[in-house]
Amino acid sequence: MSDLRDVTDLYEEFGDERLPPGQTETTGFPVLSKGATPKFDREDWTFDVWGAVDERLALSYDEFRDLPSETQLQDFHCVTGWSRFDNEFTGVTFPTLAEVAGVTDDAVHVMFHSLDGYTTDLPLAACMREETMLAWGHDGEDLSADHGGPLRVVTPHRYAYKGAKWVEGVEFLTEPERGYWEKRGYSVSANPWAEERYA
Ligand SMILES: Nc1nc2c(c(=O)[nH]1)N[C@H]1C(S)=C(S)[C@@H](COP(=O)(O)O)O[C@H]1N2
Ligand SMILES: [Mo]
Repeated sequence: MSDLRDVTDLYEEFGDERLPPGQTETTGFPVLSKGATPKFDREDWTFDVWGAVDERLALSYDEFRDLPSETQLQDFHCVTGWSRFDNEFTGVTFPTLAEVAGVTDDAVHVMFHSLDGYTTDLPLAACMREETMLAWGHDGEDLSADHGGPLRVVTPHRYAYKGAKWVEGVEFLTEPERGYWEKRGYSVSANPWAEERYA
């Protein structure tokens, strides 16, 4: 196993406490999905990147796994009030993906697209951080299907609804658009230390 990058101290940028206000620490790992866990077919799966990029990407599962990757120790904060500390996530950082695709200067926002029809959006600046990852591994194992396998996004600096499970596409936008929960009144910025739960 390669080096572990510990980003559990990122809270220092946003607040005084590691546990954001109004959250309770849990040791389990609850599953929170708006619907059923979608089927994944390794042969048919492609991961697409499009929009404000120099090069559209359409990567097979094996091609995605060949991108430069790393393992990070991260906290996880669900907007419904639970937080899980010290998750080991393995995958590709968002800045690495952005570099491979060549994000253009007019990009300001990002939409994540998932196999279950889920979408979520974030400002580009919130994505261009080393701790925003497209992860296939959790605590040394392949990510389970219920937790978003084969591939999910993790955003330890944001509430976890920003972390699209079963992610299959990243769209770079020149104007902000709203994702599934964001259209339904949840915060676009979603900073847990400012308790940005609702818009
Ligand atoms: N595709 C997809 N991603 C999703 C969701 C979902 O319903 N579909 N739920 C979100 C919410 S609200 C949370 S809290 C986390 C939960 O991740 P977990 O089930 O691994 O705990 O996934 C987020 N990503
Ligand atoms: Mo959530």
